Amino acid sequence: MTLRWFGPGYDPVTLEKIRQIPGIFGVITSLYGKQPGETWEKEELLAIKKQVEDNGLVIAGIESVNVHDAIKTGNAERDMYIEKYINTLKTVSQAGINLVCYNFMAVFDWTRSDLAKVRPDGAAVMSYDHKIIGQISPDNMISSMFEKANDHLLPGWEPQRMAKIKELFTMYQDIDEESLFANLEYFLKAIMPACEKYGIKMAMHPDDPGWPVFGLPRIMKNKNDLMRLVNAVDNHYNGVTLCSGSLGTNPDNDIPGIIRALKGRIHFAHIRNVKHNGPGDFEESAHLSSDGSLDMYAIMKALYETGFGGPLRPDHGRSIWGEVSVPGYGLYDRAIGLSYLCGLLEAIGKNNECN
Ligand code: DNO
Repeated sequence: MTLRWFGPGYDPVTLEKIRQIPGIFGVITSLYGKQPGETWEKEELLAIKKQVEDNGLVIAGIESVNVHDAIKTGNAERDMYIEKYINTLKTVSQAGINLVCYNFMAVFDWTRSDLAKVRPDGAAVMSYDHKIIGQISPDNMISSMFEKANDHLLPGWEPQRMAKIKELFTMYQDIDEESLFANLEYFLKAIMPACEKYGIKMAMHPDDPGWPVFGLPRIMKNKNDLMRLVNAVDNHYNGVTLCSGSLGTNPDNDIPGIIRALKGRIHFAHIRNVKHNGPGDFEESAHLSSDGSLDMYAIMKALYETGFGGPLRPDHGRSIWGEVSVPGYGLYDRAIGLSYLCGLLEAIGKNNECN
């Protein structure tokens, strides 16, 4: 059981607090201020590792090493950036870490229309309504995301990249699902020897939400896409981050079924609930099954029964009790979510022993 922690200077949630969550084992972190393609120094990573270990925790994985747009679009600079990516994988392994979460989303990482939708009980949650996204420009969406970010960096929303949004859209103008997938396959084939050598498991994060936004291609939306990923490069080190919240944006996605189909290739799990309000319209509820649309018991049971043994973290939480944090990443609701997931696991495990 782990919690995402953005590191010193970026996260108001401290390691001292995280270590007091019952059942916690480690954190998932990153060199958060790095731009895609920027060099990771071993000393920088070792310094964070020491800080984590001094607090009785371990670094259970890196989320994310972001993939440069040159690799995603397959332009002339991609081999140079793949070389840099491989160097980062080497640095990660030198710090004794063997898991890297990444995504292959065009232009935008996760997308929301509101970072702080107030629910009737006063909790604020992140939400998405495709009707709203359809009426605004990418620029409007970026400024509304930054306005509600509580002065924190948003994961995957590097301001330097977002400042060049028009150039980014131009870079991707000829990229469709097939070419994006071909570029992904090229990237994976190029890094797999390094992953094997350094013992790094790659864990692809699904698209969030699981459909195209602003006409950009999306290739990791559902079971077919994830199966295509693991089959295209059939290597154990090419795996998946099972994100129930991202896959759960689409009510047609049978998440326990996806977990069973990906048995052995899920290296990391992000577990949270979502509440569907209508087609293309959802909000991030509390983790409890009863608060959202997903069956959290069935999801945890599928992970248990398929022998999933990697790090698992509660994902985005609601903003409650006046906490101000990186949106979705406050301490309180994620700690509640983590305890709930521990409870489900204990019950599933003991029930299994009895049968
Ligand atoms: C958002 C996160 C994503 C995720 C990346 C993985 O809260 O789930 O930013 O970390 O897509 O590369």
